[in-house]
Amino acid sequence: MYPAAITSIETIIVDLPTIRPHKLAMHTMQNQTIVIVRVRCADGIEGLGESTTIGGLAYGNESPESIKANIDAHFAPLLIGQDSANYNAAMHRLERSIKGNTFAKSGIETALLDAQGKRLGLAVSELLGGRLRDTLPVAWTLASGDTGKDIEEAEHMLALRRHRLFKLKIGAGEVDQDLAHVIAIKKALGERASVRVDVNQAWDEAVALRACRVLSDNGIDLIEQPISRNNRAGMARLNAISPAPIMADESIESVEDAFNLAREGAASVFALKIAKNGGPRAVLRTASIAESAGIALYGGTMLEGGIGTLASAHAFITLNKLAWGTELFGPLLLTEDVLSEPLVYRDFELCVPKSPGLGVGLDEDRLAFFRRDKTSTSIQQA
Ligand code: MUC
Ligand code: MG
Repeated sequence: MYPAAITSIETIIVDLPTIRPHKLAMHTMQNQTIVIVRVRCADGIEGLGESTTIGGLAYGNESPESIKANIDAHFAPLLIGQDSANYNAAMHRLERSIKGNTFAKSGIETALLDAQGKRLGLAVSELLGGRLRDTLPVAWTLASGDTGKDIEEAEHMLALRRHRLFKLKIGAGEVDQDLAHVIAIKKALGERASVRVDVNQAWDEAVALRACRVLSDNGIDLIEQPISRNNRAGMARLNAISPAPIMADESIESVEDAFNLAREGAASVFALKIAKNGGPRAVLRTASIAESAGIALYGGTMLEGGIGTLASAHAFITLNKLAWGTELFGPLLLTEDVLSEPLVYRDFELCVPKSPGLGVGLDEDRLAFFRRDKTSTSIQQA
């Protein structure tokens, strides 16, 4: 038996309240559901990972329930008894037998990296090659669905010095109303903030052609996934004509997607998401494709809690250039988390811990309270 053999893998679905409804083109979030992955090893080390999506099956091919069921039934039997210290071999073993399921793979890869970092006394960023910075700029998404409330929220974030990059979620409503909403917010914030939009695939190409011009003419810096992920040729046409850069998000469901998008010139910015590539190491392969193709990078989120957010952050701080910053604000959208210590956001940036592993622990009482299969009904409030 390996000294650090994997002895058990636990998956826990946790439902957490959000500070307000979060309105996306395909779904309005009233809360967030995260899946925590806990890998226990024979040397007593425990690694934590997270596999989180948005809106059940509204966003991607995996839901919290499918992630849990698939890890329990298909991933765990392949991994139990394997060497947790050789995460490369463990991930290859999964890759050979399990197609897709990048969200679940990301949670597992994160937990193995966390375990190995704790074992060696190294931060995950050091296992990924070494950090080039200690903090990351963080955008905030304005998605209350109300122009006035969004402006108020942005002003509050600027005053707190928490965010000065704002992403507006559009696409659920009528196009001209959406454009008026975005233009009003940009006018109110002026040069004090960068304003970007995320359409979450809601437009067709003809609408997008016109809308991208209007947005660019009105000072919008970046246009994320304006049309369907399946219309790659359309993305390439838009990318060729839109003065504001086009960013691919849903279009990237794997490292291979990233390669095809780069080859076809379908985006000039990539949103990097560990969940959609299969983990922190996998997302760096997508980043390498982008860097080689001259495509700029943005550190994306699936609105993970603290574990997934730090897993992303440890990968992103190893990158040479992250021209568009990140949106690693997931924990700030939650009123409650299950971590022993909250993440530190300061001066518009997220601080990435240097302590071993991810640098985060669980609050077991809170976890027991918020887990869906509740085993405890009371928590000690802080
Ligand atoms: C997405 O599509 O980018 C990221 C930030 C946010 O508000 O929603 C997510 C998903
Ligand atoms: Mg997006």
